Amino acid sequence: KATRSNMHWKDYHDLETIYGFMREIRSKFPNIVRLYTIGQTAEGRDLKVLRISENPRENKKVWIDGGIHAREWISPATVTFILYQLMANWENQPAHIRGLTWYIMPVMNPDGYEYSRTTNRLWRKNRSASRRAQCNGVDLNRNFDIGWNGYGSSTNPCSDTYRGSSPASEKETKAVAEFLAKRKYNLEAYLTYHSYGQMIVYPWAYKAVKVKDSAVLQRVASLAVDRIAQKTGSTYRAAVTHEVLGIAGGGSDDWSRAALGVKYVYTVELRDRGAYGFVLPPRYIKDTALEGWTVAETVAQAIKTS
Ligand code: ING
Ligand code: ZN
Repeated sequence: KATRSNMHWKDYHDLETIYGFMREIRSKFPNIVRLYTIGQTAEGRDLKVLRISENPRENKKVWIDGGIHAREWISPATVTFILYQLMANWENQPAHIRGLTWYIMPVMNPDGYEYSRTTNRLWRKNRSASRRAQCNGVDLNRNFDIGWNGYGSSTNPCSDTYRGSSPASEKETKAVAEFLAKRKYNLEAYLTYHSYGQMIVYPWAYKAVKVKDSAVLQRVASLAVDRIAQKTGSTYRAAVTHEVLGIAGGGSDDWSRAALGVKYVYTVELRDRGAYGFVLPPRYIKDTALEGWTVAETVAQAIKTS
């Protein structure tokens, strides 16, 4: 067992339980795990990232985040499960997994996550102050510095897709962008987990154009889709973001490709397809998280062979 913590995947957890789980992993594997606090939120909560690596200087790097959007609870649940999958069995992981440096941020939007747990279950944005309290918050997935001034986001602070006052105006966005910009050498994958829709999508989102290597991204995503179907029976779809979700600027995935040149950039839309939507009952967490892990495994394998 990787840890003796009170973490499990039978239910959703508050931020402190998730951070406790991250601290426990660090103390259990002090030689290969580092815990970074990369910044603070508007409400003063820490932004935390774990690094797992046997060779930080040489390894290719993978970034995984969850919880950009507050109400998508299955996302932090999945990213913590990925962490567990990695560490529970680290010694026996195949070389293409052990040979990577993994950066894992289960909750990019801690203020929003806690607000969604305590006050408004369907809250999406962060919690930075606005003139009107009911219009607080910026959509962090519209706040990155790519196509920021374009389609698919709002200039109205009361909107759920408010883009913010300027690119990377938000502390969460800025902390992640600065952390990654310093580590862009060898950064091979950027995986960001959302819900819902059961899709694996790749750039671009901010314009109706495919990336030059879209055939490779489609092939790897399709492989993950096939493996998910085998493992849990769920039907996912692999596609270009703008074709299935419409054009939207300011996304973290597009930014990682445009600003850092990351190759394997995917937004994973986890379960379901609308029956429960964001309020996915806890009994679905385990299988959904396994689907998210399958995507990460498939991408790790693709990095090895590319
Ligand atoms: N979906 C994403 C959203 O931010 C997306 C889809 C991805 C848009 C990348 C733009 C860029 O709307 C969810 N469920 O949040
Ligand atoms: Zn989302």
